[in-house]
Amino acid sequence: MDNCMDDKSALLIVDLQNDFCPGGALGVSGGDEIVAVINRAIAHCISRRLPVIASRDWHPSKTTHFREFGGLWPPHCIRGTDGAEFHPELRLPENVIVVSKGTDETHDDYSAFHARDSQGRRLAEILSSLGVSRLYICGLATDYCVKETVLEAARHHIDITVFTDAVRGVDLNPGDSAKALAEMESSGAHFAEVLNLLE
Ligand code: VGL
Ligand code: ZN
Repeated sequence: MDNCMDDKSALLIVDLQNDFCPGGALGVSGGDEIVAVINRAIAHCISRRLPVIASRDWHPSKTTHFREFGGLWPPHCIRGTDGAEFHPELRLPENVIVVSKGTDETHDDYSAFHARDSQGRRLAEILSSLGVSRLYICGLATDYCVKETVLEAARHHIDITVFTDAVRGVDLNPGDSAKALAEMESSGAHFAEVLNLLE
C-alpha cells in the first residue's frame, strides 16, 4: 500500500453534500465524520499541486430517481437548495473542479463518470486533459456513487484507490457497503487510508 499520491494522481471527493450527512434528506450514518479525514487528503493534494475534483448529486425537483416518480429515494440534492450544497466544513481548494450528475429527469447517474463540469466536459475527458491516470476516491455513498464510479473507472483505464477511512454507505440492506467494497476489490480497485498518507 502506497502512502503518497504521485504526479499522475487526483483526488475525487464524491457527493459530500448536506443531504447525505446526518440531518439531511438522505443522511448517511457517519457521513459527517469523514469530512475531517477528507480535509487531510485535500491538504495532501494542495501541498503536491495535485488536482482535487468534487462531484455533486445535482437533481431537478422532478426525476425518476425519486420515489414519488418511481425511483428508490426521497427527494435529495435538488440543485439550488441548501441540501445540495457541499458540507460547510469541507475545505475545498480554490481551484477545485466541480462536476455535477443526476441532472437529467430520467437517469439515476450514480457514477461520477456521468458527471460534467461547468463547460460540459465529462470526468474521463477532464482526467485525460490533466494527465491523470490514478484516481483516489472518497465520499458518499460507498454502496451507490462510490461503488459505481469505481466499477466504471476500469472501463476508462483509470487505476483506482479507495480511501476506506473516508467513505460511508447507506446500507439500505445491512452489509451493502461491505459487499460493495468486495465488488470494488474484485474489479481491481486498491485500498488505502488517508491516515497513512505522508504529511
Ligand atoms: C447517491 C443515493 C441517491 C450517492 C445518490 O451519491 O451515493 N445515493 N443518490
Ligand atoms: Zn441522488
